[in-house]
Amino acid sequence: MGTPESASFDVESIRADFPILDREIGDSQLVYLDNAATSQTPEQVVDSISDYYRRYNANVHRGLHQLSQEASIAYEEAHDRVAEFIGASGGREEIVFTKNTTESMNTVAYAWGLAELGPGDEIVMTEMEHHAALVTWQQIAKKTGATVKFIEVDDEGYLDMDHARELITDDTEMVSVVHVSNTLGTQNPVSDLADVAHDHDSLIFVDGAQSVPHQPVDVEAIDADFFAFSGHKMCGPTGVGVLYGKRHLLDSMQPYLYGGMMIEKVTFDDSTWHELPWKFEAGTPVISEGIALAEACDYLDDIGMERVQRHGERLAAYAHDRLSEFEDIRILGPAGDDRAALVSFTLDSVHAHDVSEILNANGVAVRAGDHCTQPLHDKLGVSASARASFYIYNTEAEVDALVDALDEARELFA
Ligand code: 7TS
Repeated sequence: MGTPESASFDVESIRADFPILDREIGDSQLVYLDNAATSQTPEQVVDSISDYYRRYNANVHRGLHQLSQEASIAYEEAHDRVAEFIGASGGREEIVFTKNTTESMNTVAYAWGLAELGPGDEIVMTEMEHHAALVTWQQIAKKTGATVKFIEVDDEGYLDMDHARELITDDTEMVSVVHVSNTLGTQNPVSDLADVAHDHDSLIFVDGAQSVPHQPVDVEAIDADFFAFSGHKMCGPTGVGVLYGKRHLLDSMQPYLYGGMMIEKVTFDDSTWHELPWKFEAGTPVISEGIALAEACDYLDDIGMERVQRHGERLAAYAHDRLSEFEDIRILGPAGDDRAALVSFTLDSVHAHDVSEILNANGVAVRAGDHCTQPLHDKLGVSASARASFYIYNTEAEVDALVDALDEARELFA
């Protein structure tokens, strides 16, 4: 508390942008620590949505009327803004708006995977993948006869890179890795993994759902072939996700959803596809959500992504320190000074669901369960964990509120 970094990071003025944080839950002030599931939305982003519906709600790419032109320009420019946010120099052509990270993953799995994979081909993932990747590639492998393999997570919660180098071979066609684990808080060396993948002519798909909201990301520096994330975890609205793909790959892929907007010419016999990225955005797209996502990028850039990262990591380290004081708490994942902005833990003899219920009674919102990483929880030998995940508006006092509320859980269940 009171470090130069925290002094330069004005949490109180950030909190003022999020009126939901003033809510009371029962008799307590809301302490929102479920940001890895979804972040809260600042006034600026809410205003962007209401401005769209109040002033220029219209369908895009159609009609020459004024409202449609305004909506089209804002929607297209939103792709450029998102491209800039993640360092995609190809601009809008490399940015597909989807519904969420999950749909981005499925788009590549269906559009690329069904066409390219077959018996003998291998997909390499990690044991810490979110179900969005794990289930998707598992099922595509079943459809195509490909095999899935998993890079092991070691006892401290890091990826075993020697195992990665063993598993990734010339048979590997796709390496699909999570950038930051939503359960362990591990930050994976995705650019090293990209090098290994490319040495074997494999592609790499990076799941950035937990990285893009929290740290500066440059997809070209990582050398990711595909990269996915969700608007709702980075101050944006629900309903919009992003698929980045290298242009030559997106160009070579067939669309996965067919219909209006994604076509160039249609006859009764056949159709041709619209240019990138529109060939992957069939039907009326996520117009207001996409525009608001660009506003969320502006909001985060105004704070500065390095500062966003430092704040989150500092809170996670503080939470790790505080929770480590207790012998009956087991923390999942790496040490406090080496983790992203979340801490998952178990409390001896109290089920994670009971922990979250008691916390909720004290206004503290955390997630309890397997966080969509069931096989990882199985490996760790726990059926469920509680997870506190932090963002720009959280404070050390809120971590203290979490720790105090855990005392109550302990007393009730002792
Ligand atoms: N990948 C990771 C690493 C995630 O954390 C999540 C969501 C997803 C993919 C899927 O994102 P979606 O927007 O498509 O749902 N993770 C969580 C979580 O940890 N708690 O709720 C959702």
